[in-house]
Amino acid sequence: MARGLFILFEGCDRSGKTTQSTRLVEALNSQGIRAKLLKFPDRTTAIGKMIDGYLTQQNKLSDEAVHLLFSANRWEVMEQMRADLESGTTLIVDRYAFSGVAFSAAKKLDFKWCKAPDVGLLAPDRVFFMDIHPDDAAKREGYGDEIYEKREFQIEVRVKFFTMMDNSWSIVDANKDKDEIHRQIMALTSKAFAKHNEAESPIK
Ligand code: T5A
Ligand code: NA
Repeated sequence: MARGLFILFEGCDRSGKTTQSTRLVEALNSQGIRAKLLKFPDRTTAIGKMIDGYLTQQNKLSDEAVHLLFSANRWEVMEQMRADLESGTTLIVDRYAFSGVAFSAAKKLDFKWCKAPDVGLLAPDRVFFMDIHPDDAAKREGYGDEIYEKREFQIEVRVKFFTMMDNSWSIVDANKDKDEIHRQIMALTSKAFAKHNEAESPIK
């Protein structure tokens, strides 16, 4: 059986990652493609609850400690992710290790140190970067509720994301209307499936 595809959404806060990843999973499922939505941080686990307390400013943690918790929160589901992909389920993931590195590096933690705990995690096949200027994101509902939702910091985070991009990334203009973005993401996803199926095919 063909392995599932691993598609990742990354971007600054309020860029529409949850909106678009949810819509993508619904669209794939309605086409009979087995797809599952995952979100990091997963705030439901014991580690996730500590992260949530930090983000909502109920508890304090050092920058290094919270960085390692975000990474551990990915490692705790790695076996499940591997099993899902191997059984042919496509994974649509809302944030991942790139967020981990971008946010901690924006706090001036050493870039190499930030990357180290995530080395060995499964790598995404495609990354959709939801690009929005933090000034436009700030106009969206709920902005400013969490610890990182501050203009200067988000500008720094966006720069860090740009330093990590390679040709597996597509930049999506996240300031467009939701339906238009969804259509663009569907087109990018079909391309990713076409490339994936070609690679999996025994006939070259
Ligand atoms: N973090 C995360 C780390 O520091 N290290 C890590 O390793 C990881 C994984 C929480 C924080 O944790 C940091 C990054 C974050 O600061 P989170 O739980 O993903 O991460 O954060 P959330 O608050 O859930 O999500 P975001 O703030 O990033 O928002 P989304 O998912 O990008 O945006 P979404 O879809 O929820 O939309 C936000 C609002 O905008 C509207 C929506 O309806 C909603 O009201 N909207 C649009 N409005 C106009 N036009 C559009 N095209 C719109 N699309 C959505
Ligand atoms: Na979100």
